Amino acid sequence: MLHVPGHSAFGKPWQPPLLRSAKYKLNVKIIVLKNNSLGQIKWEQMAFLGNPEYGCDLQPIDYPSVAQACGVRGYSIVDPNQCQDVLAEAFAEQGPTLIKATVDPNEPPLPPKVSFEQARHMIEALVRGTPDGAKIAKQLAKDTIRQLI
Ligand SMILES: Cc1ncc(C[n+]2csc(CCOP(=O)(O)OP(=O)(O)O)c2C)c(N)n1
Ligand SMILES: [Mg+2]
Repeated sequence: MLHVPGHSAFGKPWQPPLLRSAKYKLNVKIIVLKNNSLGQIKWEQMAFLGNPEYGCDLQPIDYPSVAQACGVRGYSIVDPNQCQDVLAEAFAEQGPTLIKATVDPNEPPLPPKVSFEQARHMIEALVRGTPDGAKIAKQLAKDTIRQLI
């Protein structure tokens, strides 16, 4: 079984997946997507409201250590080049494992269709001073170009 929560979503009910899979030696693989952010809320603030992101930062939590404390082997991916090897190792192990995957907090989760309103709100949010606005604008430009070519 594969469980892929965000960093915050895992923080709320982490005991059942970790403790149950450790107790019953279930072959559950948990991949925690770590962006140190309430990502969905951040992008809603920008694309729905046109406001700069506010109050969405999360403190980093070392979930592999939390997992180890519960008897579940923990892994960590920081560099995308490690992805294949670390996942292969974690998936080859019998029993539960947790993999912390660090992802870019400035990568916009683009929906299949972006409305004119959403695009306008995003630009407003950036102009009004969203933290790391320049990095977000760069990612948006890269993603748009990638979709065109
Ligand atoms: C129990 C609960 N509390 C609050 C929310 C509102 N909520 C929706 S997405 C989100 C942030 C999720 O952050 P994270 O799990 O880190 O995932 P990300 O969006 O960063 O990938 C929150 C708080 C919710 N859906 N469920
Ligand atoms: Mg997150």
